[in-house]
Amino acid sequence: MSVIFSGVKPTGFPTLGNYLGALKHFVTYQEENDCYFCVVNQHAITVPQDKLELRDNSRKLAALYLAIGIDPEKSTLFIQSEVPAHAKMGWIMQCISYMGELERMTQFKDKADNRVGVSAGLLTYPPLMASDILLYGTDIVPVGDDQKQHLELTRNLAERFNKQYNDIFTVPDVHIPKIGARIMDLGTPDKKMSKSDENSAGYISMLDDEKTIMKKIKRATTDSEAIVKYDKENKPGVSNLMTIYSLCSGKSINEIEDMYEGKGYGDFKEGVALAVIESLKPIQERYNALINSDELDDILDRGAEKANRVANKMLQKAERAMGLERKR
Ligand code: AQP
Repeated sequence: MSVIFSGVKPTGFPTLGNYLGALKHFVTYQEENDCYFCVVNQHAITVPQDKLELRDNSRKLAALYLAIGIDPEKSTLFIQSEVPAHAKMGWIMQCISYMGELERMTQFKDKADNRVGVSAGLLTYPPLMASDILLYGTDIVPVGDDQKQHLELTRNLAERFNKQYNDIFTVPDVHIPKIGARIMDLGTPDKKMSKSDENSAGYISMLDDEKTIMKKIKRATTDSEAIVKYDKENKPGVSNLMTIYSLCSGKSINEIEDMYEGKGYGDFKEGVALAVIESLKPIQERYNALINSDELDDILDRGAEKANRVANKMLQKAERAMGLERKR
């Protein structure tokens, strides 16, 4: 049995990209492993958030975790800020990180680019992410492609701490799916689909209704060739839609190419949209039943209780290793 940890930021409602690249895979781990799934709300505040929206988004994300099939009897589901050990260990991890390595993080560079008033937290959130993972003795972290660099940093920080202080941390492996690890924006297929994007036409929210999904996919950028063929370099828009189609329908890329041979993009896009609608429908139904339930609060309370228990043990070990505990 391995320990699995992953988190999602409540910076908006998750997109189809978050689902296909990460969330969808979480469910498959819970049968045989000790899984921790987290609403990483402290990561969300690295950029300004409206307090009511953040609160709502955190609850909505927790409901979505359950709606996609996370079973609270098998997995621990919790909200990061309800487990103070994350922030405490985050400080320890910051203190063993180098400025240079944090400044090299591409996500920091992208998010800080051309912004005024960039928070220090945007720079130091990767050490907090390392803490999230290391507190649970995590063996495997399933994430999308964009988190690869942060995971490499987590591994480095674990090894650095183990060498400098005491060998307490498991150095985690990253699992990135072979297909769908980077779902691209529908309008600008050379950038990744992101939930906090200002232009909602570029992403499919997990809560978009049928009409909206159809409209967004029909308007997705393709090219002038009218040939349904997978070619990521020369046909990024079509290839992205094919990836989405394949993951939502279970059809292979070759099957999709054969199905739409000699047909235009109109038919193809309709097929993609229907496959997405079919995949999201049962999730949306379960989500609607859960979002206002007391059951959700009970699950999050129980999740926080277990996470606190496990995380505090590891925090104590780390503090002891650094001389932060009191000598009695
Ligand atoms: N476009 C994507 N394709 C595949 N996987 C993706 N992930 C994110 N975008 C894609 C994966 O989803 C998980 C949760 O991500 P996150 O919410 O913690 O942060 P993020 O990676 O920064 O996601 P967003 O949607 O782009 O959020 P914002 O807009 O707030 O920055 C991670 O495993 C991630 O790899």
